[in-house]
Amino acid sequence: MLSNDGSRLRVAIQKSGRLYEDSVQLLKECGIDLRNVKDRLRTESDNFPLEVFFLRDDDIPQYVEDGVADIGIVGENVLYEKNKKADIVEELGFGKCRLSIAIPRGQYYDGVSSLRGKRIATSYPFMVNSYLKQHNVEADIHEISGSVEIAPGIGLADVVADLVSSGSTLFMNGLKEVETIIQSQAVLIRNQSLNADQIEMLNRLLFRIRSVKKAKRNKYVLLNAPNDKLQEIISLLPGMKSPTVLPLAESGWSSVHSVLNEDEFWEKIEKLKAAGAQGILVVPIEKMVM
Ligand code: PRT
Ligand code: ZN
Repeated sequence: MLSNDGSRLRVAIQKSGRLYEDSVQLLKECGIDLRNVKDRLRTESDNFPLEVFFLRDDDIPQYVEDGVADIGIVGENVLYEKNKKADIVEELGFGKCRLSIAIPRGQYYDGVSSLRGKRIATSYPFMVNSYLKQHNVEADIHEISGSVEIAPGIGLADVVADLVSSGSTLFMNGLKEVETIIQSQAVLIRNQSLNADQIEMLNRLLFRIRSVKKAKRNKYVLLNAPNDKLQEIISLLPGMKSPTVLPLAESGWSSVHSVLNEDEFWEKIEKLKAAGAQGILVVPIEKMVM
């Protein structure tokens, strides 16, 4: 099943679960068509030298370390917990969460030392153990594979260490977060001994991923500017080089086109309006090739 003649880059992604949709979507946005995604075992692309394996997320670091897959998409939480040899090449910006320690609300807490001697339920024993060691705290780790949040309520543990995103699961189970062990997101990982051909294919893929990521962080802005305010308006706009300026049919006015980063977006829009810009249009960018 997992044959390879070296002419394709083999990527391991989650078979189903929280990272599946975003992983497939990212490949699509990179212009990579995948056949038979529904089959969900393996597939390949007709328009890019890529073969995709669909696996449990827990198995992805091992497959990449062993070189059964060349690269993989997995949460940092799983990568660190499995402690396998694979390098992170890119943060992908989805699947964001944190591994946190949470205690029953109302329970006394005065820093990590309050965890001494406590029973901690978690699916992440390796990371929890390293965290406690780092803080010189001995506690009793109970590894469980799911529904960690109910452990204190049924008397299985005193506290939990679990993944949190919105915090509502903890809240609904009467727990409150007291420590964050790591912040996590989906990352692209690679085997440590790829050959030159595989590295070239990886670089082609990375170039596309970075263009997609960059486009998501930016917006294309078109606006009308009175010519006497043009210099001030242009000075507010960075653009990829400098803004495009075109004369409007109405004399004394120009159309200005540029690219704005989401971090400074609203602040810039307010300044542009104050400087006399009118008819401001903002459109999403599909790809940004630098
Ligand atoms: O079947 P397979 O083993 O592949 O999947 P899985 O069941 O082990 O993992 P899955 O699909 O649940 O999660 C895959 C990855 O998504 C995780 O390894 C994280 O990297 C990432 N991720 C992001 C999350 C969450 N956010 C998340 N909120 N994984 C799990 N959760 C769970 C958490 O365990 C808790 O039960 O959601 C609940 C908390 O969510 P909030 O929003 O209530 O705080
Ligand atoms: Zn899993």
